[in-house]
Amino acid sequence: MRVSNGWALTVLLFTATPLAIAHPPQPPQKPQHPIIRKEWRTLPPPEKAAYLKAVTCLLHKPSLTPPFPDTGVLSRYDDLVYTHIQQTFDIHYTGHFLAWHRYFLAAYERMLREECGYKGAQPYWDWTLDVGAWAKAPVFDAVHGFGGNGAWVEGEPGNPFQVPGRTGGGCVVDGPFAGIADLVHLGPGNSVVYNPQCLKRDLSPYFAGRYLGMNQTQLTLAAGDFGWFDMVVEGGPSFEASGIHGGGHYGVGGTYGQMGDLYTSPADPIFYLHHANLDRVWWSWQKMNLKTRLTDISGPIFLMDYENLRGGNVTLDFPLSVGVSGSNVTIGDVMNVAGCGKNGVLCYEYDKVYKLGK
Ligand SMILES: *[C@@H]1O[C@H](CO)[C@@H](O)[C@H](O)[C@H]1NC(C)=O
Ligand SMILES: *[C@@H]1O[C@H](CO)[C@@H](O)[C@H](O)[C@H]1NC(C)=O
Ligand SMILES: *[C@@H]1O[C@H](CO)[C@@H](O)[C@H](O)[C@H]1NC(C)=O
Ligand SMILES: [Cu+2]
Repeated sequence: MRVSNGWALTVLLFTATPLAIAHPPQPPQKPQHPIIRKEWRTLPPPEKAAYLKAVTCLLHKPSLTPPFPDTGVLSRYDDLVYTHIQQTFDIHYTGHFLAWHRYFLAAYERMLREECGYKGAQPYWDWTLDVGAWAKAPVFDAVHGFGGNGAWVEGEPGNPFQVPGRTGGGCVVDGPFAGIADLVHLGPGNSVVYNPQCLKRDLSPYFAGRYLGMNQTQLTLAAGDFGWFDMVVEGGPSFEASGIHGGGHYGVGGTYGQMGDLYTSPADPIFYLHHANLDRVWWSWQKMNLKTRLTDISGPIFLMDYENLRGGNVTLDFPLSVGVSGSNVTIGDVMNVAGCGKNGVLCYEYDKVYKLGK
């Protein structure tokens, strides 16, 4: 007893005192240092567990969205799913698709840290490492991940929306989100009334291999300007014209999983790791010519309006909103992921970025 108490006291004296001398009280607006986002498989098991615990915490924290009749928005986690559903037709196939989702992820990361005590940064999922053995990807691990595929469900013959190569479709059978009949409260589609559902996945190794390999990632990074870059990321609305965005959504969600649902996809916690990697692809692309690409933004204000028939293109002062989960900002505020209050509102970095030709 005496020995261990004495040791603890020594540590306190030797660490706390010099720190207090070296760092006089800082003004409240002291510069922040970016937190570092890392790849899921590189996190030590305790950090993976801490992240999953914080996600579960958000799933249970009461929502801030004002209730409406039959509301399915019950948790802080649902607040974000609801925000995404409400804005679905405003934030996809537009010039602000990447900027909006960058800000949305930062809101989630901040909620995990400030409301659920998570100490790390939002992890990303580098799917280029998993296309050869899709179902064995570390993110799908039952113990150190988000659980894997759903049980096989036969597709309805009349459904035109059959993701090629789908292998599941039912409730996820293992991992921290399995066996919870009301894990998901919203959807399918744009429905926001309470509809308890399990988490579903419908992995397509074929679709992932086709759109999430290093070849497709390199094709994306090779874009010369933002307008083209964004179109290669988002691809077209058909399976034949997908990009890395659709690759992750349909490679995980297939036809029947939440990740394959344009509206409700953030209901699967893997959404945030997929989108973190899309954000990392954008940041990798920006960093290849940072001076120019910190301000390069274009593309339509309105869904699929690439010919500008309904309106113009977005600009740096275009507003982004995440509803009750953050203040309104502009695209210009989120162009720099490591702005840290000086050059924007975000303050994180990636431990590694992609390089062109590698
Ligand atoms: C990348 O490789 C996959 C798997 O071989 C293939 O299906 C896909 O068409 C390739 N994509 C590109 C852009 O070359
Ligand atoms: C809108 O953005 C697209 C994609 O970058 C670009 O090709 C087009 O010239 C822009 N239109 C206008 C009016 O600037
Ligand atoms: C934020 O933007 C949204 C959408 O443009 C708008 O409805 C909302 O009123 C804004 N909120 C604030 C606090 O300005
Ligand atoms: Cu989205």
